[in-house]
Amino acid sequence: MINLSAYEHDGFAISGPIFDEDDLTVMRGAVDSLHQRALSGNEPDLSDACVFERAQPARKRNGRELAADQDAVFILGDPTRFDPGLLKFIIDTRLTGIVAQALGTADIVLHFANITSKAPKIGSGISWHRDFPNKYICPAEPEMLRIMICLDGMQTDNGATAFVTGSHKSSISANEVPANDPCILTAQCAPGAIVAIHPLVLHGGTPNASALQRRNLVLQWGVAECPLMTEARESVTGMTPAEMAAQLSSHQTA
Ligand SMILES: O=C(O)CCC(=O)C(=O)O
Repeated sequence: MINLSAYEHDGFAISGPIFDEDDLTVMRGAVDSLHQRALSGNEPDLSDACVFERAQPARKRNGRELAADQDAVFILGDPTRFDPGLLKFIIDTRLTGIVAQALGTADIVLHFANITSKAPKIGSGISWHRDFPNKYICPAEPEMLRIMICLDGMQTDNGATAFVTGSHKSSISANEVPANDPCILTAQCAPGAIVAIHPLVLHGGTPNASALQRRNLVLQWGVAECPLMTEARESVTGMTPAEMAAQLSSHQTA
């Protein structure tokens, strides 16, 4: 569960770790293997679902250029299409319970999943933005939220997600946030913790200049009855936890 009053007051909330070391070992292994497959270029569909660090401008890394042989996956889209085993964690009832708590209903569907990583030393920063509305997969109303499963935990050093607290209730725009705004807070959390992001809160984050990993599984969930205004782009778009459980079990018995 999350602290709902913090979510409503600040625009984000952090749970204690819900996944243990065994779960984290499985998830980190799955992520590393997906990253290696994507970087190998042997699976064009998987590589096409990725945004690579090499495609990011140096200004997103505080001006640092990549060496000729350096690259990493920044965002890997639709991860369960390429590794259905990850569905087990997405439908974990402790996680879906947090989603139901924040959305005020258990009638929820997944919109999309991705793995957002800020690789050690070369992981890019993320500019201030709100998740609603968005051009990728967006419901008609802000009846949605993003949930991050933080596989490595987050600290200021490894590019923790930063929030402009309270901005979900104001009209401040992304390019008006002063660098020293006292409302800016970073979501520091333990490995296995969950961060719930209000659809209207401004958030972003610094690059990862540290030697530490920072891998997050990001999920956008919505209220089932709220229609999508955009194309259903991913293999899981519109699926309920029960439908994903059925998909996981057919994968496990195949
Ligand atoms: O990975 C992060 O730090 C933030 C992800 C994010 O901003 C988003 O999914 O909207």
